Amino acid sequence: MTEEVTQPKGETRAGFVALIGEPNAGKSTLLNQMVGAKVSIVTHKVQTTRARIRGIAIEGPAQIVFVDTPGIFRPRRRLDRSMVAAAWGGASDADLVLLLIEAHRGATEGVQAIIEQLKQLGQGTPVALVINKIDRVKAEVLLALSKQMNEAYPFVQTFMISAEKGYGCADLRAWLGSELPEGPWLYPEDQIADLPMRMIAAEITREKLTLRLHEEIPYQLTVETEGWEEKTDGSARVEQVVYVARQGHKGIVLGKGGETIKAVGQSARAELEEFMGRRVHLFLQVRVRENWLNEAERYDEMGLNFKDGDG
Ligand SMILES: Nc1nc2c(ncn2[C@@H]2O[C@H](COP(=O)(O)OP(=O)(O)OP(=O)(O)O)[C@@H](O)[C@H]2O)c(=O)[nH]1
Ligand SMILES: [Mg+2]
Repeated sequence: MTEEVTQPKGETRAGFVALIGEPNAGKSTLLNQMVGAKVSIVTHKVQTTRARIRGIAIEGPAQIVFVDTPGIFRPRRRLDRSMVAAAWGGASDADLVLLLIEAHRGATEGVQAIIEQLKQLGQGTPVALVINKIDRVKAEVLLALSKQMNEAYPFVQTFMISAEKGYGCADLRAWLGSELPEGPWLYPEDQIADLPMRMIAAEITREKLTLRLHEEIPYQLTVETEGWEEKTDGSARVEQVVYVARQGHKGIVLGKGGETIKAVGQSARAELEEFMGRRVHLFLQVRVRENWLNEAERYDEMGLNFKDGDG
């Protein structure tokens, strides 16, 4: 792969930076902020990201490959176990790890559990602490939190940022660029993501569903792109299936007279068109599949390892 990438002149750096943390810490928001485009979906709900998502940023001579990961929490279902395994897999493959925590929530039990696991890994990968959402707290809180966290783990560096507002993000990026090992760039310089278009499209639809549906329903559905056809007029015809686990969920996803799925389809299509810069015809279908959470094929489609969910 590397051979095909045209290299800029002079010394280059490149490497992987994994973003780990509790669900909702702002990992995907930070990835998007760093890349300068929406590559990973974001919602106000926990457990939005399900697999590893790579977003690529250039910082001077360095190509930084950010790896967004699912939030780390105590897993119960097979899907949850596979997600948490994907997060730790991302961390152990990386050159650098960023542990994101939320300024207003502090060193929660979940954060402490992650630190304990980081210690057990003892893998020698440098970990930097990123206190996110600083727009939500006063400065005094930050200093105390930083002190408490640095007593709990030997972080190589501490950053205080707002991934949403961009505060502190330029400094963080500059530091990452200088820390990555020397080496050739891994991707062409204009590439911003490493995820097939059909998966990005499925994720966009899942985001819109998650934003509209309540309680457990977003956690019990998955979206797959089944058909993709390039039209001669330059547009794309995209067919997707929303798998739900119960008959009752199907009715809720469709909504009265199909109005929910219609609204989801409209906003997903608009975002997909913006991302691709061309017209898209999006067709959504809802299918009941009671056992989808235990089907290996669904995990492959999500980019997860089914076996990681054995428990
Ligand atoms: N106030 C504030 N909110 C933020 C900031 N960064 C992220 N958020 C919000 O926090 C919520 C969660 O953000 P995500 O980026 O989806 O979090 P995540 O860590 O990827 O979550 P999972 O994928 O569920 O693990 C969203 O509503 C974001 O808009 C920030 O700097 N300030
Ligand atoms: Mg996320």
